[in-house]
Amino acid sequence: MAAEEAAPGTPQGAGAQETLSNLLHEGRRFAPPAALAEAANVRADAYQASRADRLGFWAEQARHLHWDREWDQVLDWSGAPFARWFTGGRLNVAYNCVDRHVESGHGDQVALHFEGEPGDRHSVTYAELQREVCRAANALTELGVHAGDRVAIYLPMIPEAVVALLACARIGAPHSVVFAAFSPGALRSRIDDAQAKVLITADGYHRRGSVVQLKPNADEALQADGGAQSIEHVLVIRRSGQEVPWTEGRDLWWHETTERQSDRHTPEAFDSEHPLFILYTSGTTGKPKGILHTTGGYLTQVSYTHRAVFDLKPDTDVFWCTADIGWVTGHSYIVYGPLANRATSVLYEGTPDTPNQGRFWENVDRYGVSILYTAPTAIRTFMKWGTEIPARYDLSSLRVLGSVGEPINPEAWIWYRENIGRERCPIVDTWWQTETGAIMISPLPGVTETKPGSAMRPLPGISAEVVDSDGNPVPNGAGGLLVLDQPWPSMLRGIWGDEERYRQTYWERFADQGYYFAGDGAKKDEDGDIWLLGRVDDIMLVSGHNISTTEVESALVSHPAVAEAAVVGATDPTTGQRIVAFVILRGGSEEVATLAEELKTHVAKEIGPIAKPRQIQVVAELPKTRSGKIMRRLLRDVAEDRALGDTTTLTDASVMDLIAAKLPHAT
Ligand code: 6R9
Repeated sequence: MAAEEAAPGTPQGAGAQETLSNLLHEGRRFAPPAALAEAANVRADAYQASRADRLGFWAEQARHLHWDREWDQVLDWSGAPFARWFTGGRLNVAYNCVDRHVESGHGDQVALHFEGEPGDRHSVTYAELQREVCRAANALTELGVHAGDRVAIYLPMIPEAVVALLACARIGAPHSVVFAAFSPGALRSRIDDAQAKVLITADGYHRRGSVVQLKPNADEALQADGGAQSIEHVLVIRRSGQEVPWTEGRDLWWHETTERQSDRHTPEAFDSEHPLFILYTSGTTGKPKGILHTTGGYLTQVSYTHRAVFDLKPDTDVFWCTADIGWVTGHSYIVYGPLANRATSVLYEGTPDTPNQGRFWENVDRYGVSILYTAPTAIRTFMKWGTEIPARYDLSSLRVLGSVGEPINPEAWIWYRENIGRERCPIVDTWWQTETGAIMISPLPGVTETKPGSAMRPLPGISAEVVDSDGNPVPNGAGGLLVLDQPWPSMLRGIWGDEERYRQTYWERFADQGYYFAGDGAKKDEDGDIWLLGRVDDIMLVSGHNISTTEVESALVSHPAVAEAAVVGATDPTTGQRIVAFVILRGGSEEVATLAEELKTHVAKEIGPIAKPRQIQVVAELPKTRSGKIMRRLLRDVAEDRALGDTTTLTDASVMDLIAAKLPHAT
């Protein structure tokens, strides 16, 4: 009997804490480039300093910001799990992100290089940004928005989106950004939940060479019959120039409303714990959670991590985070972190393949991007398109490469290093969540000897552990659940309007120990470095062994024929679960039947026979969320021959029909 078909009766869950000892036997190591290490913003001693005095370390980071009133206490954890950081301190986020740079003589420095998808482009300096933010803050005030009122933002990737976020921050009105490609229904439920007073949107935007309408979606979300009722005004930014439906009295053009405002505005200092924004995470089930972030701790950690992890040098670097402003990555590393650090950033409206598959590299070349922060899903797409595309461009300006959003497979990591970084640039694989607000686990580019596929260690000032189901730390070499065992400055302060759900979702699992449960599986290797193994819900249990989807996917992607893979565990009467793999091929010309056998053997060789997929299906696309994460839940529905669950967060729902049509039912 083959190992993957162990006898029935194998106690399920017996392997709950064990992982196969030979998983991810990745031996490659990459030391930081000497010149970068020499001049790095953060050195190895930061780890010791933060361990010796964690709160003192964060206070020191907070002092990089301008505080109108210094705090009384760094951390008040007496109301755990509700943290208060820098209590009594007062500051204005927009002042810190814009005005103080103008005041220090950097008004002419470019804050944003905007690149529209059709090729229109312009740059915005810090002095211009200051005037725009002041006008927008005055306009919101004129519309009756006061500190504490919520503003919904439904915008494409244009400079006005950055202005809108900062204007809200300036007047203390928490924003709730809803990704522009989300449906009217998603917008409506988010507006309702936060009871937003004003909505900022646009006529439309450019995507994949065509114009996408946005205003009609906003109207649908607000319609009198069944729509959100809390909105008093809609500010509409003109981007695409097409005609839009108009509701007199409610709708106002952004340009008309802001242009007549003064470009001066005195920022008010807000309490360190004043709400800064709400951002909804879709989660796997139920109603979206409104993740709440506040002011002082959030800005401290996003600016520190941006400085430390990307080694940002504000006078010379050009930073480009390719995320959308609708995700936390856009909030923290397009808007707040880079601007607090006086970075010059690129803001790109469109997709990587418009008008051709070289668009990202053309952008890097044009703006001299030195730090690039993108996602594994994008990297795997570039791998599929082939090395000859980036090879055509001058990428010599790059010096640090970042990854976020999913575990990065070692092969994708190596590809990124070789073909984009040209073997010169350290790669920082950054683990964090909407809930954590900022990067938590990542290499430091001037310090860490990196391992392809590992996010390595918690950053200075951050504490994380991998524990077993009883909450005990696992020994090196073993796997378990990732927890955060100390509060951190940019942690969520709750779920908007639902204190109980906050406690249940994150704090109940390890209530005895008081740990935050991240929902991710992880492994500590022999050196104690951390490897993320995917969401716990996705981890498979085959004949009593826990097997991570990430590891099997990484083994598949390490085969030269495979560009991308998604693996799920489907219920099996004999083994508990069986492994079903969906793969996208690189060239596409192989003989599929023989290839499937070869891939199974390959996985068995890389990981062990227990991890061998029972079925392998070649597909053209994988179902992904709009932020690029693979939706294994839907693939599990297909593998188990069930009706599909909720597909509303899927980029392209038709992908599922194609996949379902191809999968022969399990025998
Ligand atoms: C920033 C962001 C959070 C979840 C997280 C984890 C996955 C993010 C990762 C990673 C492995 C990384 N994730 N970064 N997994 N390695 N470097 O993506 O926030 O959208 O809330 O997603 O994404 O599963 O729990 P969010």
